Amino acid sequence: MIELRKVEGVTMRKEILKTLMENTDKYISGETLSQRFGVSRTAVWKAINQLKEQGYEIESISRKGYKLLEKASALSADELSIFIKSDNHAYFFRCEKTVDSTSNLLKQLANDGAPEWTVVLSEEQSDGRGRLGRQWISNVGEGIYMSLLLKPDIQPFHAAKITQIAASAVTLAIREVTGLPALIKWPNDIVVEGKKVCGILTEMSAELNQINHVILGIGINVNGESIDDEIKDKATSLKIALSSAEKIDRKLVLKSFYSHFEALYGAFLDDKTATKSIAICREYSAIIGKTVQIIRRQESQDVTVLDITDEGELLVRHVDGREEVIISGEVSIRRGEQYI
Ligand code: BT5
Repeated sequence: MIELRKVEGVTMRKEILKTLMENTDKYISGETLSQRFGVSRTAVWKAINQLKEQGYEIESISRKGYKLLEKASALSADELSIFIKSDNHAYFFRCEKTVDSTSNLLKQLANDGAPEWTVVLSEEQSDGRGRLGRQWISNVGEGIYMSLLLKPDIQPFHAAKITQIAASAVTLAIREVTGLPALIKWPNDIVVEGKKVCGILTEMSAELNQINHVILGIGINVNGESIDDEIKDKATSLKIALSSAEKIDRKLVLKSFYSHFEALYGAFLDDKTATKSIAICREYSAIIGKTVQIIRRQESQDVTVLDITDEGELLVRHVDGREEVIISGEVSIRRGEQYI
């Protein structure tokens, strides 16, 4: 018996996509789809065309129906919202082909009243940003370039911990999906075999005592097969590190990231401490116990990294024995000639 459901617009398109994804071994007739979702066959046809425009390869044969041949290689909001769900809130995914920066677009959306958990992803960025106006190289289709809108009810000085929460969630996701030994280079990089695969940029709009919003920007090098010359010595991609011929499914990385992020971020909001995330940052630290150079305002100092504090700061010992707590702010960390 056919289940009748009256659904429209985007919801209907998502439902059709889901049905086709679950039935890649057969054709589903336009009649079946139109009955199932209680819409006209023209509406089904329109939805199928929209899915094709998103990059899905759908074969249509008269009298047989529709069959999904190939999933879109680009990320699509319809597919992500089928794949990534939360018991606690809705996600609002928006996938672009190209933007200057996902964080810039999300900032505009936030100023126009976009809800929390709005996520902007883009296949490429023409002006991807790192900290302090640095560039984030964002080649087309190779990575995850994503910004997430959060509106936490916390004091602004707690916001820096969100970077540590995100770094923990990215690290767990990379380990889970690829098995690679990802480590965290405090405060905002994830490295694999000493090379950067991910950078995090947390930006905030706040009053003195209240946060308006936080924009969490995350760039992950996933499927790049070569690394641009200017970052060749310090960056890699998950695909290169895996020496894999197969592409890594970015959706799996995203799904794993969001399941870890939600749990860790939820725990943080409950008790305003990021204990669980900090424990992960310690466990998978690339620098605790090592001698590194801290670079602040062009000045470089050798220090030994002792720990990450419960507040998410870095505890270091200088060569003269003096200990110092460094807040995430604007330090860069190097290890001799190496990136880390
Ligand atoms: C970061 O800054 O690592 C934060 C990067 C955040 C990027 C995301 S992508 C989505 C969202 N939208 C944006 O516009 N930005 C965010 P920082 O610690 O300042 O590191 C920047 C440095 O990393 C650069 O100066 C390069 O040396 C290096 N770098 C640039 N592109 C890279 C890449 N694709 N992979 C690895 N390293 C890179």
